[in-house]
Amino acid sequence: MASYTLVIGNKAYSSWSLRPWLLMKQSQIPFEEVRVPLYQDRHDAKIRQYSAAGKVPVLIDGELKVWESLAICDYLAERHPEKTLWPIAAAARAYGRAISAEMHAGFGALRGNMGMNVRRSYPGIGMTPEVAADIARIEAIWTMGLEQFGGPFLLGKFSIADAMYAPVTTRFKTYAVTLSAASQRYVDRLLALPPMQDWYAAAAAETEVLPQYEHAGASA
Ligand SMILES: N[C@@H](CCC(=O)N[C@@H](CS)C(=O)NCC(=O)O)C(=O)O
Repeated sequence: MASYTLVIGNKAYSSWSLRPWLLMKQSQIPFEEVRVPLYQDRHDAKIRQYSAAGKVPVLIDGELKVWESLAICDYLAERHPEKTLWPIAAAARAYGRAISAEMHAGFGALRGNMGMNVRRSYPGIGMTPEVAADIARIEAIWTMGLEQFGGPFLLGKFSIADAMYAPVTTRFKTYAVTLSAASQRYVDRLLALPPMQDWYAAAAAETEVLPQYEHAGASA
């Protein structure tokens, strides 16, 4: 039986939930999933049963509750050293931590204008000069990681850094962002992971529609 419980939001929309969920699935760390649909039926009170911060994701390990996606990933890396969720090589680990912190703290223009919505296709929507600058920075991060550590993932083997950037790959697909060939290959590689396909399938089966994440007139 799984000893962990991961509390997440809607798979269609919750980019922060996707990060530790993907990490655990791809690394074969078993867990039970609790899904709290966001912004309806007192979702905030439901989430506060698990975390006073009132946000998902939350990881529950016995009496311990860990919130904040990056802190959850770090906790799992400490609990499962054999999984090398961060690489052993110091240079790759430092790069991974830096780009994960950059993702966690930044890219507000991209996040605000190209909200995650894995059920829809919105080509051409949401592009601004600020979004373009965020995308350019992300492509530079990916290029350096893939070149320096040899691929196929950002630090070589799949790691926390890939989990942190996974929602961005869905945004690039949803909004049909034009990328370099190498970046597009990375997007395709991430989206082809079986857990990512499972996430998309589960999102497609969700019935909640949150207008704040939907663009009127765009195609499904
Ligand atoms: N910095 C947090 C962000 C968490 C977050 O904003 N989660 C959203 C869903 S993606 C949420 O719980 N929203 C519900 C609310 O704000 O009431 C993390 O990394 O986990």
